[in-house]
Amino acid sequence: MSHREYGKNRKPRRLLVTGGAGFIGANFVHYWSARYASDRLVILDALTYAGNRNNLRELEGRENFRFVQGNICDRHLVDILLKEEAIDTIAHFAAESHVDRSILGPAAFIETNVIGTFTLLEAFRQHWQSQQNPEEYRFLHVSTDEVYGSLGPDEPAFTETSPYAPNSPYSASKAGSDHLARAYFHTYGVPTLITNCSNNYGPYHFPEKLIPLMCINMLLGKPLPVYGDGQNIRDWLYVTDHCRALDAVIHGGKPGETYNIGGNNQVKNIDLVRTLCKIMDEMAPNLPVRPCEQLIVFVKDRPGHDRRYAIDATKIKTELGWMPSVTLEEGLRRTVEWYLKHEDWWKPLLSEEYQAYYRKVYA
Ligand code: NAD
Ligand code: TDX
Repeated sequence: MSHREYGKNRKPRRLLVTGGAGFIGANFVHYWSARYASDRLVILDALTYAGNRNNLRELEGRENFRFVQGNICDRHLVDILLKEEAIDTIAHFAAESHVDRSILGPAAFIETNVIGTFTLLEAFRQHWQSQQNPEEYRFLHVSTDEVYGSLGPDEPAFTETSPYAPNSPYSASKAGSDHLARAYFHTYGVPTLITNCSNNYGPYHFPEKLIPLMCINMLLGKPLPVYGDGQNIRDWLYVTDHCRALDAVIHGGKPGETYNIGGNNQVKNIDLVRTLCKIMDEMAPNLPVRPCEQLIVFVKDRPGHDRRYAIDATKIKTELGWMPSVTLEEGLRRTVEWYLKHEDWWKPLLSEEYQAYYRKVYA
C-alpha cells in the first residue's frame, strides 16, 4: 500500500504525543493535525530548555488539541492521561536530544531517555492490557541512527540488523530505550514500533544544532564553528519527510519491528556549511558579513565525535512505500527562508542560559 492511502476509511485515533513542543514533535503535531483533523492530539511535554509552547500556538484552543505540561517520568500523570483521554497511540518524541549537552551532563539523558521511556512503556502496557480490543493500539518509539555507532568511509549504510554500538551518553541512552521498547514487544506483546532516523532539519529547530546554529550565526555576523576537520559525514532528512515516514509506520508498520529512516543525503559538515553560506548570501537581503564563508572557523573537535552515519532505508521503502520527497537543496532553502522570516521565534531563545551553554562548548 502506498503511504498516501493510509488516511482512507480509518477510524480516528487518540494520540499522546510526548515531546510535542520540541523540534520534530511540533512538526509532527502540525503535520498530523492537518492530515487527520478528526484525531485527538494530547501533547505531554515538560517544556525543558528545548521545549517551546509557541511551536504549537496555532493549534491552541482547537477542540481536538490539548497541551499538558508534565514529565514523562511522572507515572501517575501518564496513567491519568492514558485513561482519561482513552489513548490508543503513543508517539514518543520526548528526549534529551543534544550530543554536546550529553557530554557536559549525561544524568538528564539517563533520566528522560531511559527512565522516562520505561515509565511510558510500563504505563502503556497496563493500559493496553486492560482493553477489550486493543488491536489498533500502537507505541511508536522515535529513535536515532546514532545507536549504530560510527561508520568508516567505505562501510555500507546501517540496516535494521546492524549491531548497536553507541558512542556518546546521548546515543547510549537512546540505545537503552530502544532495547526496552523491543523487549516490551517480545515479552508482553505490547505493539511497539521503533524508528531510527538520521539528522533532521527544518522549522522550529532549536539554535544549538548545526543547521540552525549556522543560519543564526550568519544572520548575526558571528563565527561559524566547525568541529575538528569538518570531514564528519551526516545523512540529512527534511523534518516533514520524517513525519511522513512516522505516519507510514504508525499506520502500516508491523508491531515489534524496527524501521530505518534516512534522506540518502550523505554530506561532509564543511560542505553542508559552505552550501548554507551560499544559500544565505543569495536569500538574505541584509547580512552583517558577506560572503558568509568568511565566518567559518575550525574549532576543537567534539569528544568521541562519530565520523560518519548513513542509513539504508530499503525496508521502509519496500514494505511501506515511503521515500523522501524533499531534496537537500530544496530543504535547505526552505529552512533558510524560515529562519529569515522567524527572527521573533529564535531571538528569544538566545537567552542568558543559552549563552552560558554556548560559552562552555565553544570556549
Ligand atoms: P528536541 O530536543 O527538540 O525536543 C525534545 C522535547 O522533549 C522538548 O519539547 C522537551 O521539552 C521535551 N522533553 C524533554 N524531556 C522531557 C521529559 N522528561 N518529559 C516530557 N517532555 C520532555 O528533540 P528533537 O530533535 O525534536 O527530537 C525528538 C526525538 O527524535 C528524540 O527522541 C530524538 O532522540 C529523536 N531524533 C532526533 C533527530 C534529530 O535530528 N533531531 C534525529 C533522529 C531521532
Ligand atoms: O557547532 C557545531 N559544529 C559542528 O561542526 C555543531 C552544533 C555541530 N557540528 C557537527 C557535529 C556533527 O558532526 O555537525 C554535525 C551535526 O551536529 P548536530 O546538529 O549536533 O547533530 P548530531 O550530533 O549529528 O545529532 C543529531 O542527529 C541525530 C541530533 O541532535 C540527534 O538528536 C539525532 O539523534
